Amino acid sequence: MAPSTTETAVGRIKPCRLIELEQHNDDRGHLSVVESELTTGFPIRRIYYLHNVRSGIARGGHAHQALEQLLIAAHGSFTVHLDDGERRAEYRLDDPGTGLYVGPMVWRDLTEFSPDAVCLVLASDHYDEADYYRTYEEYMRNNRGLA
Ligand code: T46
Repeated sequence: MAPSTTETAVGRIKPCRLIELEQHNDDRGHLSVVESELTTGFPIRRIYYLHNVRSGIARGGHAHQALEQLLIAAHGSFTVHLDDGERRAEYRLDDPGTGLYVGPMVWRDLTEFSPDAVCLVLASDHYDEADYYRTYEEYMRNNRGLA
């Protein structure tokens, strides 16, 4: 099955959206597929995951200048709050068969992790602290010039 997308308005460079992953489900269980570029629209150069996140803790609190990501709730659930300086959207991710594409220059906060949550992140590039805006003020200063 080809991946399908649902458009949302957040993301002034590339729109953030839910991506339904290719799935092969039978009575043995489910198999979900992510292919670099084909599913994600970007080459996957790094994979990391958040787990054992304590109750009440928020992660994120930053934007990336250029990094693109696909976020998947591989297990459990969590909420992703997106903000491009003009528009906001909120996603409760709880389905390993669906990914959330988050593009460049989008502020994100991740909250309300279930105790068993695993947030799998497929990223377009290697780790580079210089790609992060760690304060909302710095993010907005650099965001203003965007069309
Ligand atoms: C994102 C959300 C969903 C590394 O050294 N290498 C890495 O690849 C990463 C991702 C982080 N780090 C270091 C940087 C910090 O000292 O690990 C520490 C924790 O990272 P951070 O505070 O950025 O973690 P989160 O959960 O707030 O954000 C992470 C990603 O950084 C970010 O890209 O979108 O997950």
